Parts: sequence; C-alpha cells; structure tokens
Amino acid sequence: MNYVVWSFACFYLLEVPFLDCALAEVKSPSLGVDIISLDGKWQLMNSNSSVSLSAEVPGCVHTALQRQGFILDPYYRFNDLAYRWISLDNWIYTTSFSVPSHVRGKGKAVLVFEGVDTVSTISLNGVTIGKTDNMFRRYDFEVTGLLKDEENVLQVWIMSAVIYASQKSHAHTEYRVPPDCPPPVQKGECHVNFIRKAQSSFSWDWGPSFPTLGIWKGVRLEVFNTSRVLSYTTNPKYDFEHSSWNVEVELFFDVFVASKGLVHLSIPLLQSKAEFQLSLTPGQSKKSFVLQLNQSVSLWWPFGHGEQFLYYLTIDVNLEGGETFNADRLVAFRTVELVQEPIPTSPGLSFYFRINGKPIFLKGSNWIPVHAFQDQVTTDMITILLRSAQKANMNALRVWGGGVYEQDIFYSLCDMYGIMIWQDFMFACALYPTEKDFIQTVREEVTQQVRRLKSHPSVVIWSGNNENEAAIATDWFNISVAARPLYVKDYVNLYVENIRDIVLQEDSTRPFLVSSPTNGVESEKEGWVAEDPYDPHYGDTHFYSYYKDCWDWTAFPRTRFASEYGFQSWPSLSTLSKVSVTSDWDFSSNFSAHRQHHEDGNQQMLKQAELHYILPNSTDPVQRYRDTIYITQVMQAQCVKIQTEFYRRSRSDIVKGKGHTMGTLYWQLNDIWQGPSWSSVEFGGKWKMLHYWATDFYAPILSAGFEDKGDLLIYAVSDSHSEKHTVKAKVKLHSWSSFNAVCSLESNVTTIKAGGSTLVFQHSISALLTQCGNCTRRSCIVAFHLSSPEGQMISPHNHIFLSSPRYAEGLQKPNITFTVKDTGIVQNFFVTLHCSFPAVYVWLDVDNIPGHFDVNGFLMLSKKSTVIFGAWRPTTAEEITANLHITSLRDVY
Ligand code: BMA
Repeated sequence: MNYVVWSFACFYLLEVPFLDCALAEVKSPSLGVDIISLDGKWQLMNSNSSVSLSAEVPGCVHTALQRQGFILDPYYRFNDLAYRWISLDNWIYTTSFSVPSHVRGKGKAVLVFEGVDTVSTISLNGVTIGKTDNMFRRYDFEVTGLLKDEENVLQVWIMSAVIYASQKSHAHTEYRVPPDCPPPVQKGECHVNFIRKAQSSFSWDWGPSFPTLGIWKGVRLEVFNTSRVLSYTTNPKYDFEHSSWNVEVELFFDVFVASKGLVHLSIPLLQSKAEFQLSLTPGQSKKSFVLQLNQSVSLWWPFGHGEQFLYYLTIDVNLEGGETFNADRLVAFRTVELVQEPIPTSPGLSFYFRINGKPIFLKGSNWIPVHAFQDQVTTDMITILLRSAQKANMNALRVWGGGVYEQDIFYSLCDMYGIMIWQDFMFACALYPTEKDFIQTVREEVTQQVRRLKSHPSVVIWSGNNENEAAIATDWFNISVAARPLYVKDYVNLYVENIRDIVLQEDSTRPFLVSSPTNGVESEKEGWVAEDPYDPHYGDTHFYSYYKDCWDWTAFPRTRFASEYGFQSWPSLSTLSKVSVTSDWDFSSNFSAHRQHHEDGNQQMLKQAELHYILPNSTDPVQRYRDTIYITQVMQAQCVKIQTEFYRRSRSDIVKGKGHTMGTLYWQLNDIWQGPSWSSVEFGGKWKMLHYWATDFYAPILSAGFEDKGDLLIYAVSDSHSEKHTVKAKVKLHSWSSFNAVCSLESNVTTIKAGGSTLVFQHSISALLTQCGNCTRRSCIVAFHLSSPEGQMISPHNHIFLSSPRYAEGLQKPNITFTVKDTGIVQNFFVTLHCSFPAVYVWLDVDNIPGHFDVNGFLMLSKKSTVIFGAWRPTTAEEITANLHITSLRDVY
C-alpha cells in the first residue's frame, strides 16, 4: 500500500474517534519460530490464598479484583486508602498450557515477558526460571528442556512493591538516599526511588497511590531451531558530506545454530533497495545494514511546519535453510539539533531545536501516565489526547520522567501527527541508589527503551531525569555540604557514566540532556550539577509561583526554554460525579481535601482567583461547587495564557540579557484520575478551559497584548519560516455595558518577522482612554487581532483587561439563552447563544456528552454568537439541550 492512501485512510478513521488504526509493526516474526501466546485468562491468588480469582494477562491485580467484583472502582471517593491492602500483599499469577510435541522438539525454547510489574520470581513446572525487578524491561528466560506436552504450569510470584522498596532502602545502610516518603498530603508510599517502577505509582502531587502489581504486558513462548529476531531498529541518517540520506537497519538476533542467508531492504516509494549477506554465529548478536538512498526524500516536519512524510521500509531475511523473517516499518527523514551557542548581547547560551535546519519553537505540554492501571489505557484514549494536543496547535510533548515509557502506538501516532517528543528516562524528583544490581537493571532498561523508541521521528531528544540536578543543586533534601560530593558522584555515575553513555552508543541521531531543568553544556562544565540549573541564561527552566499575581508577567523568568510551568484547576462536575456523592460537592468537604495532593493547592487556587474575580457565592451548595470549579478553570486558563504569551513574544527579545525563548511546554496535558491538577484535559478526555485557550495562544500567528509602564503593547508572533506577513493590529475598546465598540484604532501596516516576534502597536493607556471618551480601566476591555492590509483576519481574536474583572464596572448578568441545531454533518451541532449584555469567560459544558466545542470560555461582545459542538458519539440536539450548562463570570456571584 502506498503511503498517501494509507495516510488518508488513517486520518479519516482517526477523525471518528473510537476506531483503532493499526500501524504495522512486525508482521509475523518467523525464521521458523513457533510462538505460543500466553496472554488471556490466568489464575490469581494472594499470599495466604484467601483471595482467588481469574485475571487477564496483560493486566494487574487491581483491575482483576475490580472486574471480578471483589472491589469497587478504586478511583471512587476514598477507595485509594481503603484498597491499600492490595499493594501490601504478595500475589501469585498461574497459568497452564500445552506445547505440541513437534514444537517442543525444537532446539531452543524461551519464555518472553514483555513487562512484569515489578518484582517477581517466575517458575515453570516447579523450576525457578528467573526473577524480575524492573517494569520497564522485557525479560527472556530460556526454558529448553523444561517443557512438557500437556499441562505446563507457569507461575509468577509477585512481591509487594511497597515492601520491596522499603526492604531495599533499609538494606542501604551506608547513607540515606532521599526522599524517604512523599509529603503526607499525597497519602502515598515510601522509598519509590528504590524500585524500577513508575515513580508516580506510589503517589504524586496530582495522582493517587496505587503501587500496582501484575503482568502488564504480553507473555509468550518462542521455540525455534536456528535463530530468532529479538528486535530491530530503522534509523534514517543524513550524510552531510554527500548531502544524501541513508537508513541504517539493525537486527538483533538470538542464534542457536550458525547459519547464513540474505537480508533485503527496500523502500518502494523511493525506488531504493539493497541486498546483504548475513552470517550468524551462536549467541546474541547485532547486525547492521545501511540502505543508501539514491533519490531525494520528502522530509518529516513537526506539526504546523510542513507535512509528516512517512515511507514504508521492508525488511526480508532469508536463511539458507528456507526460514524467513519479514517486517515493515514506517520511516521518516528529519534531522534534529539542539543549538546551544553564544547569543550577541546576552550572557549564557541559546537553547533551541533546529529541525531540518530550521529553528522551531516548541509549543506543547507535559504528558503523564494516562491511568494508574496501565492495562486500562486504551488506544482510543491515547488518540483522543494526542489529537487534542494537535487540535490545540501543539507540536511537542514531554513524556515526563515520573511515569512510564509510553506504548508503541503513542509514538506511532506522534509520528503521524507531527508531535515532537522530549523523552525523559524514568527518574523523577529523587536521588537514586547506585548499587551494582540497580545500575545493571537500569542499563538493560535504557538499552531496550532506546532500541524500541529510536526509530520514531517524533522522538527528538532524550533526557536523563526530571529535576534531579535541581534537587541536588538547590538542596531539596537537606544534604550536608560535606556529604554533597557523594551524591554528585552517584548522580554522575547513574545519568552520565551509565545512561548517557548507553544512549550515545545506541543513538547518534538525536541530542541527550542529562536532566530537566538543566543548564545543558554549562551544567556539564560545572561537573553536571550546575550551581543554578534554573538559570534563565542557559538550558530549560521549570517555574511555579502560585500566590504571586499571575497577571504580572514581569515576575516570570525570561527563560530560553520553559519546559514546565502551570497552575492547578478542578475538573468538571461531570467528571468528578463519577467518583463522588452529592455531599462531597463542596470545596471544604473531606473529598475535596482528599483529592488534593498538592500542599495548600485548594487555597492557592482560590487565592489566585480572588486577585481578579469575585468568588462564587450562590446559596445553592451544588451550584456554588460547580461555579467554584468554573472559577478555578478561568484562573488557570488566564494565568497560563499570560505566561505562555509572555514566552512566545520573548522569542526575538533580549531584555537585560535574557530572552530568545524557544519553547513552552506547560505542565500538564492530561490527568491520571479525577482530581485537581495542572492538566488542561481531564481524566476521560474532556477539555478544560485552558485547553480551548491553548488553541489560540498556540496559534501559528499570535497577537499578544500586554501592559508595560502604562503603555498597551501588541506583539505579532509568527512561527513561519519565510513568509513575511504584512499586518495591522485592529484594536477596539468595548464597554461592559453595551454591545457597540466605544472606539476603534488601527496600527500602521507592519511587516512582521518570520520566525519571530514584532512589536506592531504601542499606545499610552491613559491617552487611549481619554481619546476614546466613555471608557475607564474598569468600564472597558480591549479586544484586538491582526489583519492583513486588506482586512483579512490572520490571528485569533484576543483581548486584555485594563483592570481586574472583579472591579469591572457595568458588567451585568448577561442572561444567556441558547438553541441547538444539527449541522447536518455527522455529530456536529450548532449552539447559538443570545445574551442581553456583554459576557466574559462564557463557558459551555454538556456534562457527560463526550466531544468538544470549536471555541469555549470566550468573550461575547455581540448579542448573538454561534459555536459548534462536535460529539464523539451519536447524540441529538435534544440531548445536548437537556445537558448544556452555560456560565459566564457575572453568573457566579
Ligand atoms: C514539576 C513536575 C512534577 C510535578 C509538577 C507540579 O516539578 O516535574 O513533579 O507534578 O511540577 O508540582
């Protein structure tokens, strides 16, 4: 099938969510290998046999217990605490299977566990065949000679991860490896840094403690006479000397009997093919082949910068004995550089990504695990989240180091959507032990993950850990000055001498950073732990400030690259109502406190909101709760917008030596459960107000307005590489009490920088108000956008408040009414709003009907406005009408 047809088919399917689009990976690995899948129903028992049930593999204990009715939904109310016993117990998975004698008679048999969570001892027919201690690794155990025809009994004895971590930490007597336990507000378990498991599974500041146990990936038996392919990689490389592309293919073999054969590689669409001799000797071996391309290729570009061309590459291995192995894989051509070089007029170094030779501003967010129970993560949900990211004009996501290396489909979809991935290794917010066995298991983990992921063009950078350089540098764990060198030595040992070393050996096609945040090459100069890894003159930064007024953009560090920043909000009532009861629906309920895992989080949200808005005061408690959720989302959207626009407009500026910001990844895209967090998409896929706003503040051409020393300034920010737009800023002042603009202004026509930010409008605010006549800071709002000289709109509508809406004069209850009408296009509905006064932060919520609006949380400056709701399942105008809630700021007090 050629790419164009395939791409269209997939795109079409993905436009209708809930349909999977299979991306071809390995066809059927063969070379005469017989594969018996052991996935499916197993038996599961706890340590004293008091609980016994059947369980699905892949899966985990919690999911099995819930599916069989032993427990209720673990996410319901306080069940995370009620079900703590599950993770403190040990569990045994058992299955039995038969092996036909013609298979059993073959030379070598291997049991492959793609993923065990986490610490286990595995036996076959009563004989221990191996142990596991790392959920991020695949394990292969040889079982030749142990198989019977009938009734082979396979048992996986899984130890409590909590108890294992505690034992490991107590055995580490020479010095402590902090932190011991998470803060009490997280209600989590201790010593997660001692186990190679999703670090957030012991609790995080946005997630519950569910230290899962299970067989979370597939299990199979592979039996063969000659050899088998363990894995393979496909790596397009650009040959700068000859200005041409080639593709390096690596095949990893497990060879039982020496053999010879041929390897054919081909990319039909590029009319490129080649044949190579293959000679295999017993043992494990890597064979590399290079396919030279003799014609030019179409490049893969990040979303918003060009197409994402993907080509089928086929691999055929033919051994002399007649055994064959065939696979095909999509490959793409792009180069990536992380540029850290001096900037005139600024101390420090730049920090930006150059893709295919062009500087690219990374716009996106941070990705956390989609579910506490990884077996419940569906392709549909990953698709919804990634499509949501792309719809919000994101071109990048950071797979954060406290979760999991995502599943293959995640990266394949990112390849297709043009979403660049900043891939952390799974270490976060902690120091780590460096005992031999720990380092050994990490080395294997890193090797396997790099080999699994490096063929994806979407992955543009590896990063060693989340915040661990900062943890040492800024002393999170009260380490004495005398002890510090010891911890720095361990840090360098783990991330530099081991992880970095392996990555550099395995992958020469993309950059490696040791940590995030880091000063990059400057950190390296300072011995890998910089004095201040948050230095805005170097590398990336993480920045959080909850109590300071987020409208004050001067408080944000003008960083080279903002890889984390954000504000919390609560998810919608329809999301929360699935795990709560009416008595929980109060901001001061036990439930509200229980779900909040960030110290003072609920307080911080209200305090920040109160700076600019009157807090909800309905006498109906449920209405007040709904409105409070709304106000937290308004606050979050407004704060992240102001901060992101500040970073985007800083891309060309150097102010007091700081600037040239080239990336914004706000914290965080998605949620792991129904609770308050920094996310812009709720658990289940519903968009918060922030996500709707991201669509605008990440628009390819943005008009960003702000106030500086009494002046109103508007910048035009463009992601374009060459197109120099001529624009004018159109500015209108609107009074809160009438629909007619009080006055309108236009800037001169300006040519804006391609790939830069340009000041297009500057005006003293007091002069503007005087000139305008009937306007004060409190009675009017400024709306603006960019248009072409001919009047065509080229940036989304934007606005800026001249004073806090809490002091707005003339803002009245808008009395919004609505009608819903089918558009005639599948699952798309017009929602037409009518209001009697201008309204701000107009929010439409259809409760449990999945889907999203084209715009939401908007400023309504006309009597009538129509938006479109696209549902993700069949629905009707009547159902939408019955479920639609409309709220604007003036409605909540
Ligand atoms: C950063 C992240 C996460 C955390 C977030 C919000 O430090 O790396 O660890 O969830 O801030 O506190």
